Amino acid sequence: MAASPVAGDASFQERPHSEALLSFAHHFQYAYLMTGTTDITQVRSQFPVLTRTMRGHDLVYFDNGATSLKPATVVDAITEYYQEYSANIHRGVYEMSGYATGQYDAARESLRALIKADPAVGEVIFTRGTTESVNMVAFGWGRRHLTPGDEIVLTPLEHHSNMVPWQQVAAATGATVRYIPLTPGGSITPEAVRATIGSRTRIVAVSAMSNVTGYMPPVDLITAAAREVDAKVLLDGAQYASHHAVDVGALDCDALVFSGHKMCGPTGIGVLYAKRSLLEEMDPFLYGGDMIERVSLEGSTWARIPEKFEAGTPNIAGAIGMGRAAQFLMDLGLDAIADHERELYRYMSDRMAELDYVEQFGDAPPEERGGIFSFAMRGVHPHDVGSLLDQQGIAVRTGFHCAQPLMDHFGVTGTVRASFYLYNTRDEIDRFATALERIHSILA
Ligand code: 7TS
Repeated sequence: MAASPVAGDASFQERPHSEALLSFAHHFQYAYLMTGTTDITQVRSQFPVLTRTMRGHDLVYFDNGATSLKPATVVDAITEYYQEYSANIHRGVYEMSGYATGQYDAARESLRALIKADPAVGEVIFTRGTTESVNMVAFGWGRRHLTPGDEIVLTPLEHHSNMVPWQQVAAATGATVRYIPLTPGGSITPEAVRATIGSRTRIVAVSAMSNVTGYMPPVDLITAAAREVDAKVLLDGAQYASHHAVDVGALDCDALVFSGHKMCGPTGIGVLYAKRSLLEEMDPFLYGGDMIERVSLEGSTWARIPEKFEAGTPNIAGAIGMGRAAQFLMDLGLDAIADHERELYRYMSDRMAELDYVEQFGDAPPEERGGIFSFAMRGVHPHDVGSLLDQQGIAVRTGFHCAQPLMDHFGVTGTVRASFYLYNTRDEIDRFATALERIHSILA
């Protein structure tokens, strides 16, 4: 295998993928994220886990679709809460509780800033994560407003978290679930969108980026089609929002859901952003302390948004950690992160094209994909590929990725998935390619 091509190598311009790499060089304005430079070393040094070894090798972490690693600043924010001011919020009259409340509210501000939410239009609700956020809308809104004959429109590429709750709410209300059909390669055409969204559609819930193929469906077309029939739009941003700049005003979605742990933040915390118009039509999902205005023996009334949807003591440290993660991403620049991953994806595609036993899933062009590469290795079971990569210190996910209908569509039971984030490098992709060659030479 040829040596790793890096800018400055004599071989750099001679390689077949030199064009992609040259376009990479145009991104020097994002110098701190340049792969193979001291700047990426500086970024990586902020992630303690990246200093560890796995099976005796330097860890290559390519399982960012499952969860991201956490920078020290996020770990510090969580530790500071527990060590320095671990009071409950919204209730203490004493200074430390006031401070904790301020930090929690500031975290909400950071999340608003991340997705450019105007609080006059929509609000950030803290949840346990994407799964809980979808359930909140499916049950809080769907159970109250859907009736027999109404249609919920999804796609077959959804993560189970954005499919099963809708199937359940359809069963409970008599509504029907319809799916925008996919091309054989798992993409969505404008014709398919128009043919599925119609006068009976009440809500469209789609992923802004597939966790399997990295494909980014045409959410602008989908939203426009939904608007024409007055349907609500929920975007599952679990994969998208942590890797791309998001402006909920420009997206014009009614709801956007995402998880802290996929964006450098902690587990057990996530966001439901929703327009006030939607939140006002929603029942709370959980009832109890902190979400009420007045409770009497006869009944109760609800607090204002967002408290109405945050019953009980919330994950205070989690919210503060997620807020710090949002700041971390904004400091690096979401456009720079997206560019970095786009280049990693292109480099990966070029390297994998050299291996004729690697078959990639998905037919979307690189500009319609984020940094996720799912593939099969001819003649080798995905789990075996994953286990043998693990032996070489490389972490990937294998299996059906909580997207069984998409596996059915591709006619497979699972794939091997390498998913990138802001700290991954071309050198790691080279190590990955070398590891695959080794596996192929042993097993195929
Ligand atoms: N939606 C998408 C598109 C996802 O990728 C995931 C998690 C979820 C929803 C659910 O997020 P959670 O934080 O509530 O669990 N995806 C993955 C994955 O691809 N591998 O592990 C988790």
